[in-house]
Amino acid sequence: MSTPTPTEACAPRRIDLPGADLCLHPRVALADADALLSRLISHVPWRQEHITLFGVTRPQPRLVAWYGDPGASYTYSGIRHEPLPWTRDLARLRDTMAGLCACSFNSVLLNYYRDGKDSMGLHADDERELGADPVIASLSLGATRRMYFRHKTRRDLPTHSIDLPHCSALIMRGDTQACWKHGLRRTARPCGPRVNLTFRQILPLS
Ligand SMILES: O=C(O)CCC(=O)C(=O)O
Ligand SMILES: [Mn+2]
Repeated sequence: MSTPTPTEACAPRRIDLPGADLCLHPRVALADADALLSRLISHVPWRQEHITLFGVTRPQPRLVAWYGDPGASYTYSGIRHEPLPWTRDLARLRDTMAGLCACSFNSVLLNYYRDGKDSMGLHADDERELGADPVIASLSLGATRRMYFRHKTRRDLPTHSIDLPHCSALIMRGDTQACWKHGLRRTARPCGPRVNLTFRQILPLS
């Protein structure tokens, strides 16, 4: 196999999974991405949420923050999030991601994975306020982590994995959330910090 040229290495790549609409941008051009990651880690008011499973309450294995337009509140894992106002960094990233996807976003969920022990269970971003076929634009900064996709009903399809490196953007559209779950496992490999930002459009619920 030949080594990709720098342009090919940055070219968006469609990921072929039945019923999904996935596109990976391996490297989004971001000014000062390393400094941006450090600013997010130090300045975002990270929150530790808890999750209750089978009657046992534990801290979620990651920290979170929610930013957006006024009123773009979002219930996630049974927790209602009121958005913090956009910062300059986050508004700039929102506009970059909106340009990449040719659509608009009114909110972003930030997840901070401090090390390889932090993770996110398999889930779909299929809450009512996201609408039937949401565009979820997921930007990764920091350590490369592997995202796993599992089909919701078809057990004949193998679990698929995608590595998400620094400055990559994974765009999920169409029936992806209706058909597939995604998540990040903890890893025993040495693993630095990572911040993931999922840009979303919250719809008013009637
Ligand atoms: O950290 C990631 O790459 C995934 C985040 C995610 O799935 C979410 O915020 O819903
Ligand atoms: Mn998700």
